[in-house]
Amino acid sequence: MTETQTTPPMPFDDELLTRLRQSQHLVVFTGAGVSRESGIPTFRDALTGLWSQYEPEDLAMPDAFVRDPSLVWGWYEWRRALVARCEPNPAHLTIAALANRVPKLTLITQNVDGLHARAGSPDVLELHGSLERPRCFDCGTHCPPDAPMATDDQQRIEPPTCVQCGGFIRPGVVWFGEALPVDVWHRAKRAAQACDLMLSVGTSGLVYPAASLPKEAVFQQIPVVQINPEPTALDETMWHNLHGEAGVVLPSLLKSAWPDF
Ligand code: BJW
Ligand code: ZN
Repeated sequence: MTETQTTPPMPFDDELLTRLRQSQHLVVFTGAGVSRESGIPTFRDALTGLWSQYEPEDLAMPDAFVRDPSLVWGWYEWRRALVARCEPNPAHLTIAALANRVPKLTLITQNVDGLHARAGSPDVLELHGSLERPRCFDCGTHCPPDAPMATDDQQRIEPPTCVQCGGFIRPGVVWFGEALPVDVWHRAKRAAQACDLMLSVGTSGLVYPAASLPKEAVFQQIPVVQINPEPTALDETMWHNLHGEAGVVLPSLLKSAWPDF
């Protein structure tokens, strides 16, 4: 089932282009790789990834926040400041424009950086929350985000406190061991089961339950096309693996499907 294409040059498979043009409900499922060309590190890159200096369990778990709130809050403020300096790249922009070419597009992202929305994509299903929706760790009250206050060196910063209960404010993201937002998850799962084509872009496919979405589509015999410069845990189950950077492959793919794109 798996077919591999190397880019560039990119003469894409005719059946793939036809499926894309005829799609009535396309799902685009994205991960950190889609924001890499905007200058935001991925998580698992050994040298430059967000976790290259820390273990994930030191930063992306509730226990880590309880143990050292200032370390965790400072790390997220550093990331928020980085994201504020970055712009959507051709991958985000192409996905936003694609919504005008197909009758229905559901965009599901694991990213918390908000770059899809900034590129013009409406109704993004954010499986892992958002850097811009902080809330109280204790009572859940939402707290409007301030401008990010971090410097470049990922210093510790004491989190603000909740106006309701005095608890620490935490980032509005989904950490390991936490449930995904229920409504978002159900909508994503339904789309993965009901679409007629899925593009899985820039994710290692290692984190569950998000990584079950492309597998769910494959289980329903829906073709899934992966775009990633590196092999991933999902390679074997894909209909096509397009090896290359999202900001290069996606515009090229869509230009091949619609020459006026
Ligand atoms: C490019 C590119 C370019 C580079 N173009 N591509 C089943 C089996 C085993 C374990 C589990 C399981 N089910 C659940 C678990 C546990 C756990 C889990 O999955 N662990 C695994 C590590 C094994 N999952 C959870 O804990 C989840 N919760 C849960 O299951 O709750 C159960 C529950 C139910 C009911 C009540 C209570 C609990 C929650 C998972 C939350 C994940 N959160 C994070 C952090 C978010 C906040 C933050 O940003 O800090 O989400 S972890 C991190 O990984 C982040 C990402 O969204 C996520 C996925 O990473 P992603 O996007 O794939 O990035 P990378 O870095 O891994 O890959 C980047 C890719 O891009 C690479 O492939 C590159 O090659 C590629 N690339 N340049 C295209 N230019
Ligand atoms: Zn509170």
